[in-house]
Amino acid sequence: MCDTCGCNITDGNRHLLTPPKGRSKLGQTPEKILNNLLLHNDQQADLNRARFDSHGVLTINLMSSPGSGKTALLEATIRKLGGSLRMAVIEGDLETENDADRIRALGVPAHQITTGTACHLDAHLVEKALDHLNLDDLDVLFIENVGNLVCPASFDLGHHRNVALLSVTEGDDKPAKYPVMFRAADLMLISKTDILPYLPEFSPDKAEACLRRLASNAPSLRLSSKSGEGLEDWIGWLQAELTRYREARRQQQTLKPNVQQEGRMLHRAQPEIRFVPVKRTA
Ligand SMILES: Nc1nc2c(ncn2[C@@H]2O[C@H](COP(=O)(O)OP(=O)(O)O)[C@@H](O)[C@H]2O)c(=O)[nH]1
Ligand SMILES: [Mg+2]
Repeated sequence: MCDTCGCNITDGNRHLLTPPKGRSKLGQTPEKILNNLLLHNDQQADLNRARFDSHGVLTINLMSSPGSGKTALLEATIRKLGGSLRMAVIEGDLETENDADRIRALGVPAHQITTGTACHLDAHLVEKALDHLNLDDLDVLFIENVGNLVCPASFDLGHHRNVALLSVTEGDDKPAKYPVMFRAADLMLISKTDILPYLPEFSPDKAEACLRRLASNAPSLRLSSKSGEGLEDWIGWLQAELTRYREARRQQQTLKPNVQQEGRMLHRAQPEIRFVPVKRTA
């Protein structure tokens, strides 16, 4: 997958690769640099986290398939908490400012990252986006990752918690089919429950059982941003995490998200494939 499509090179980390005759700025071959990109990503992620921590900003990474309701959830959250919590959003999509516009329309600062072709955000892209936000003014920063159930789970952005959405139109076996994403979740949200009556084949219990079979003990909540059902539980989780985060900061500590080692392995460049000549038999 990502080891062959080159998706781990983004506008954020492209400066780590340099073309002349296959040599990089670090004096290594592009393949070696590809292998090091995750290491560079982790170093940048730690710097980002230290920056969030110095401002006491709890940072949450929202991940899911395109269209599962990430932006709608953020809109509903802002409507509920806009008066009591200072929030901002970094949006990630391949193209358009649409989602950032939706957030700004509610009076909350938002910065849109357009990745062009990259199917996930990385720590360097987030660092650049931070130039557009004032962390002094915030309690919580949401990062809406690019819609994709694979790659985003493997990149630490410097955030504190991963939230994975699964909408009821996607099928209840998705945690089994995309284990890297769902194992990385600190919270799973089953979204769009208002349309469950039209989708009797979707069983929230089965989706949660699939999550448990991944040996995950992350909580799972069911909600609808449209009808508002279940939003209280999500808000409760968010406030509990903010309390936990502030307590950690008081003790000079931080929170780290669940970032999957197995996904990171899959994002590494593989050694060149060598073709062995086949001996012809008469
Ligand atoms: N019925 C229903 N539709 C929803 C809900 N949340 C989002 N949607 C719709 O699903 C579509 C995609 O939502 P969006 O928030 O843009 O998804 P994102 O790509 O994950 O950010 C939009 O047409 C939303 O109106 C929900 O709770 N119930
Ligand atoms: Mg969106």
